[in-house]
Amino acid sequence: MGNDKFTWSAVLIGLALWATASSAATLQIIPITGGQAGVDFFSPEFMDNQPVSYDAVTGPASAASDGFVQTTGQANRFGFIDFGVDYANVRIFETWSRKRPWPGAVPAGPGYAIVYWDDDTDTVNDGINESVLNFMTTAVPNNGDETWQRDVQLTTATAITPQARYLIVGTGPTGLSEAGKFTEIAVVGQIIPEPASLMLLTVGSALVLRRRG
Ligand SMILES: [Ca+2]
Ligand SMILES: [Ca+2]
Ligand SMILES: [Ca+2]
Repeated sequence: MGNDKFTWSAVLIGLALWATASSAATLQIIPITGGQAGVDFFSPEFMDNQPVSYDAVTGPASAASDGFVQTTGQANRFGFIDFGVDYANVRIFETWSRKRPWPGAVPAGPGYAIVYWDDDTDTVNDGINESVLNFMTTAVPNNGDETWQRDVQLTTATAITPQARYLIVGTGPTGLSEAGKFTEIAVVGQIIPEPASLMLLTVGSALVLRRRG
């Protein structure tokens, strides 16, 4: 029994140290994929050229350019953003949109008219509305630079946890006027580790299984 106690103490201390180290994580690009939701055309170009790194000062950095392919802006079109099966471990701090160098300047706008979380990618909102996160909302000048524009910036206290696997975005009945200026979206945040209690449960189950064997 004495040895068992010692072993469990060591496991708990190890988990505590691991959790402490992980909680100091800095912001990163959240890996996401996306495409058309529903039956009407919506180009996957809105996120086919995701940034490869993130810097707290300069923002996302992209390796390649697709500055000629704008985001879908036609009315009543839907896209999905897939946060993956482990969506609940994501904390969203920032959303970004990349503008292309032409044509013309655009004023700040509302972004997507429809944004909600859902566990499927049809265009029926039987999920949870998202009122904070959006894309393509910033005013951008007409210049030759292809740059990332930050749409939303949150803190540790206000960071958003995905409420389902998919974030559905819709252009609404009047379309998305800012779309003609943008080629890509990105999400920045943290991916938190599994709760220590779950890890302990896993370790405990493994020990039980081993003993039975
Ligand atoms: Ca793109
Ligand atoms: Ca659903
Ligand atoms: Ca649905």
